[in-house]
Amino acid sequence: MATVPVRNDRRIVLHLDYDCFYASVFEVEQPALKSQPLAVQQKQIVVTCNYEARRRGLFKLQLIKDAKRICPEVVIVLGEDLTKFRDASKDIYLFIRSFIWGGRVERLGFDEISLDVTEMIDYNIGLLNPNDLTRSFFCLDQKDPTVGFTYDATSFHGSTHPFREGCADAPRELSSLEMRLLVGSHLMGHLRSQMEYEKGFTATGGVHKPNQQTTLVPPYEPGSDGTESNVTQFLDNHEIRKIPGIGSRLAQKLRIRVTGESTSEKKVTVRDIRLYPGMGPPLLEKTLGGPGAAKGIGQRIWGIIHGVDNTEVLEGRDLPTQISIEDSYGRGRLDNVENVRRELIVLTKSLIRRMRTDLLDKSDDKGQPRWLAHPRTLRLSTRPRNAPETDGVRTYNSNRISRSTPLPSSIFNLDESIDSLAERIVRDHAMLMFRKLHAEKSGWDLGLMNIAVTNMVESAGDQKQSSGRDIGKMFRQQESTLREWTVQEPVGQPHEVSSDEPVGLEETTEWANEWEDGDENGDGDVPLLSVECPLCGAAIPHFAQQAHEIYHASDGN
Ligand code: DCP
Ligand code: MG
Ligand code: MG
Repeated sequence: MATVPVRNDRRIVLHLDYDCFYASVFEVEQPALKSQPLAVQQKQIVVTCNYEARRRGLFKLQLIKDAKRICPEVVIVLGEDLTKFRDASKDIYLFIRSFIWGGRVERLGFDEISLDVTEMIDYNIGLLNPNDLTRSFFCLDQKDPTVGFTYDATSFHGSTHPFREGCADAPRELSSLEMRLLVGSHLMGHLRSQMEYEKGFTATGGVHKPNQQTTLVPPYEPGSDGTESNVTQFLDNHEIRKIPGIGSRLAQKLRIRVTGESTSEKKVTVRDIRLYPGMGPPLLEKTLGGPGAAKGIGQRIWGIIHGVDNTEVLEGRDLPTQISIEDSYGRGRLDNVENVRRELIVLTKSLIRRMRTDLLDKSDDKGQPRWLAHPRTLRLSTRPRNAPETDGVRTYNSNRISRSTPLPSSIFNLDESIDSLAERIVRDHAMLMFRKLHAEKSGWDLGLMNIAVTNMVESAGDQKQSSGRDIGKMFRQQESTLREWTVQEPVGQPHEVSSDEPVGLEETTEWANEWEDGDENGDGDVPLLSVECPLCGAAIPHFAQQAHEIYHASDGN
């Protein structure tokens, strides 16, 4: 049998998912809603609902009409404008991050964060008094030993899986993984209660929602007597689609592999995959790999189904890597150029509004607001519908096609109104890209359009320009060398529209290293584009450009 990847047990990473996030944003605004069954509507769907509504039988991604039938007294609020969810998400993220040493706090979407707290745990393990663990103090600030909270280090905060009593009578080795997890569970408890007290939002740590936390305790390896590890025992009965990191496309490929059917809706569990004859990283690579798939996907998924994920938690950025706005369209709504142009203007207005919110520094109220970053590329993506097959059935096409062009600098002009900017950008740029994607005047019918600004280049801070050369500007002047290119996404398994497709007008602000689960690789597949450094001639990929600029600026090269 293939070996299990080695877990990095030195690390302690906490994971938080906020409870019924969009619904909570409304509850924090209007606390009276807390006692009511509350559903958030986008298009004809309940995108989420509070736990009072869930108690009455409502659930996420249910049709509004079903929700009203099951619970006529449901309070429905519109959630198509994502602004307040984004703002709340950022606010909570900055709040949580302020506690964490080293800043390795990463947002995964709007309502999930991972925190690498290894350093804080190591330090606090060192503070434990083995003779009196019941009155321990967790120090939150190395510079001020009075900042922190007291806790009982003989038992876990929250629940454990499997269930475990406190261990006053069974002392643990202080440096053991289990003890480090125990200390971590208290930090998790503290962060969750601070978040609820200061911000009004509850969150779940690990599994078992809402407002709870669970630590999956060791042993993480199988016993010498053949007993299963706690990880395997916990994961094995889960349907593979439920595992974070396995999106609907990957899950579908795995189901087909294991059931031997060309299409399969059968429930396939982690155990089914793990014990499938010959299963291991090579077979997973063969099943899931291919053009467009992440490199080493076999190894990665093999790790994930064994509970091993050594992906680094990245330091959060204050600026997104790209901003994109998209909408989906019913059949026949986008089958002529005039409608396309009109919808593009709607999307582009949102895009400019979003840029002005996320990328402008308005803190300097003396002068003009300053752009903190300049995206370099404008990208248009569409998802055409498949033509009906001979039997009249229309399969779902999940592939997007896209075109990019240098972003016109006029978009940064703050004196011009958003409306007039959007019209001009659509006329002079977006429509040209559109014609290249869809040369035919008709005969297509688009299910989705997305407009995005990408290749974000942070503006050099004033202090970084000590050499007197604005290398960022020199790079920008090379935009003319940025040629257009087309990306045809890899052909995936066609599948029916699944309920986990995003609904509503979707605005995505991507932060570095968004979780990629093979579903959303529409945005991750743009090939890396290199630019020649105007100073040393090296070919620098976009993501490395800023580091390269700093390199030149610092040593005077
Ligand atoms: N969301 C969405 N479209 C989806 C899935 C989610 O718009 N297909 C939004 C609504 C959710 C938010 O993202 O509030 C977070 O997603 P979660 O899956 O974490 O769901 P909730 O936080 O709402 O509920 P839970 O308490 O189950 O985490
Ligand atoms: Mg959530
Ligand atoms: Mg979530």
